[in-house]
Amino acid sequence: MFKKILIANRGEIALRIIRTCKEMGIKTVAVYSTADAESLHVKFADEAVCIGPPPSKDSYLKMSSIIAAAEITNADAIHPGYGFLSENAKFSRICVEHDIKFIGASGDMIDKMGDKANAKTTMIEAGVPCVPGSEGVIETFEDCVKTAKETGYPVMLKASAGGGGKGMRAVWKAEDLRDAWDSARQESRAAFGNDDMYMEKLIEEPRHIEIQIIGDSTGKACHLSERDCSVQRRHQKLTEETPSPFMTDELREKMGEAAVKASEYIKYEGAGTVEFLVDKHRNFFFMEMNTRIQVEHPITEQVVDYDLIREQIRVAAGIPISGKNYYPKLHAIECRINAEDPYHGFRPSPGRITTLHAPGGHGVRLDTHVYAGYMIPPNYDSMIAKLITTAQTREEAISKMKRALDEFIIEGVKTTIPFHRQLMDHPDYVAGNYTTKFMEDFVMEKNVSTI
Ligand code: MV4
Repeated sequence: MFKKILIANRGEIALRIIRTCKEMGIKTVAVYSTADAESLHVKFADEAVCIGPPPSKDSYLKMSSIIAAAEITNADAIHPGYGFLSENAKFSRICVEHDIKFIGASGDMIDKMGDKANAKTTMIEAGVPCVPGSEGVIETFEDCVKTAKETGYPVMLKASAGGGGKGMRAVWKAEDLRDAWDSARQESRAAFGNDDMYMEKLIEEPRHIEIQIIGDSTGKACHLSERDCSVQRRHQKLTEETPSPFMTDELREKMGEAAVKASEYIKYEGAGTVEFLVDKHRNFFFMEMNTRIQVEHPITEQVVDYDLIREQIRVAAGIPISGKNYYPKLHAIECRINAEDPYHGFRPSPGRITTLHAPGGHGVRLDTHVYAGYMIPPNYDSMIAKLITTAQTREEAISKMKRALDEFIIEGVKTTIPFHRQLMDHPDYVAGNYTTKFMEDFVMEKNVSTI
């Protein structure tokens, strides 16, 4: 087992990893930029190394500084968390070269799953349901026209280097295909330096339901059931829940089996997430596979009573998983609390938190790194807390979330708390009747607190 783990991340996920390391008796090293000198992960870690100025490219993305910090503190492993270098194949390989265990996927695995068209081809070989469409990357516009005709409109053009919606275009009729092809490739080139495109039949009003998996060094994998992440705004998840209100026991079995089959086929090691699109007839299709721990992992932990970070560390240390699958015994909802103003287009609202009252009580979990007096730096993403409620039923989890949101006082910056509070009263949300289209029609009601 590792003696000392360097956490190459910041904010709530850095704290989350440090907490599990402490429970496992593993020493921790925090790395921080000068903007995070007063951050909690720095205070909670056993050691802390400043790795540079605020810009991510000069600190949390600076591989040489992070490796140097691991060398001088003699860390034997690095946990990358999510975002930053967590799915950077080059960094994964550099850790191997420096004989530091990367608690994440191998460089080859990251490359394999990061190439979305290639990942899909692999899943088809594995017998995992995929959306009909092109076989791999489309080489020319002529092939694009031909594939669209064979697939049948509407189709979705997607960037192979993509994810999160960049370089993606829905095309409803043939005359729009040329412009979509050109603009999608342009956007993909700009975002990823690669314009490989693939095509799928467009799934209308899908749900985004993902399956948590864990694979070990013996090639065995298990699943820990689903998370419904359909409530998204501009491809940013806002709230997630498990079990999915759209799930049936039969669908859970089939999706779990598909996710395990996919993981074992590619001999996946570590924590991963297989994302699916689910249509209104409950047909499910492979969308992407993420080779990292995800922001929303706590709702799974809450309902199956399992520490995913602990299992990540154990698997990385070569300890086999038990092999059984895990099913929800409770219901959990996560609300991502961002320092953004929901009354003004969710624009970022960095600054100093002057007052903070954290919610608590039975079934309330708050994963956060902020505190009264904390200065939220403008350099990083705007998520400042994850509020998770767990109860026997969905109705009780919603009721608990409403109570916890009402208790959650943050002053000095705008936050998305009012958005989540309104969401918990929205009839379609309360009825579990929502898809990835839900946020397109959502309107914030008048800000009563300032009238
Ligand atoms: C799709 C789709 C409909 N049909 N693929 C969005 C980003 C990336 N994860 C894939 N996405 C989609 N792929 C086909 N064939 C609709 C989406 C989509 C979406 C998917 C999940 C969660 C939110 C979404 C918001 C818009 C579009």
